[in-house]
Amino acid sequence: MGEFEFVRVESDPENPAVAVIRLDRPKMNALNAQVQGEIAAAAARVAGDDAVRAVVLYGGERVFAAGADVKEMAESDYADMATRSRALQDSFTAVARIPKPVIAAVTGYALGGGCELALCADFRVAADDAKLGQPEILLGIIPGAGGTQRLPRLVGPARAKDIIYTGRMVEADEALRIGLVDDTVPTADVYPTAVAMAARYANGPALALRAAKEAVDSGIDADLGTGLEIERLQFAGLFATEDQQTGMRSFIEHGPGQAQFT
Ligand code: CO8
Repeated sequence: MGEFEFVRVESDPENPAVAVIRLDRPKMNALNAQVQGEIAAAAARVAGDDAVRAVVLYGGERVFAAGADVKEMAESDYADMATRSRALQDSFTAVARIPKPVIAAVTGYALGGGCELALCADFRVAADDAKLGQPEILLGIIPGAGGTQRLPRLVGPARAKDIIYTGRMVEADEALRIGLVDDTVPTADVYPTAVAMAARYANGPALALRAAKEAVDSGIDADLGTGLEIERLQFAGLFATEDQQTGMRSFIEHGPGQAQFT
């Protein structure tokens, strides 16, 4: 499906409808400006490819990503970062807005921007020895790619503040307990587990999955009335789709859960 320098977009050989966005920038997948741009381009590619029905974000067997490239970032001043920070956030938002199920497969470290990237997925599968965290405070800064916003939405404001204020590493078992990750498995099982999860969604009705994701994600940022209105419009819109006809006809003729969506 194509390559950039540090990010590969591949389809899983056994599940061709599952695209894998694979970070590959040794040693720690440090996210420099180029990687951020490539992540945005990879997100746009999988979002626009109808053959892709679900996505896995993966950094390899050793590390997910140890954050922004501190060596590059150290050269920035306020004027520079005031400009670059928008592109930086936009590249992660492009991942969060991929209108398909997205699963982060987290091995090793997911720190700083690495943790923030994982937060842009719908679900996180982590190695049982993975370490997540927002260590920016230890560098005299704060998270800048969504950590102060997406982390509290996931684990609650007090837990997020503790993680952000201390910069401590969150071990996988705590991450699971507080909902920062959704499953923990041995390192060797992280990727196959994430792909298996993605493959489950890949057979679903693409437009309904897209509508569900948009309704949940947009609704969480809105008041209840607005969220319900978003849901109502998405719900009604699905009655213009072939999948709705397939799903309901299949139920009537064959019973629940038998529909084959294309
Ligand atoms: N940036 C640049 N280089 C890094 C980074 C990084 N974030 N992390 C590790 N490296 C490099 C090290 O400098 C080292 O390089 P070298 O071998 O040339 O000396 C190599 O990777 C291996 O690292 P260590 O020797 O430190 O390996 P350890 O196994 O001892 O430790 C750790 C691994 C725990 C991951 C440790 O390297 C570490 O703490 N790294 C920094 C983590 C960090 O502070 N991350 C937050 C960065 S700030 C940030 O992400 C801001 C987010 C907002 C923007 C996000 C945009 C994408």
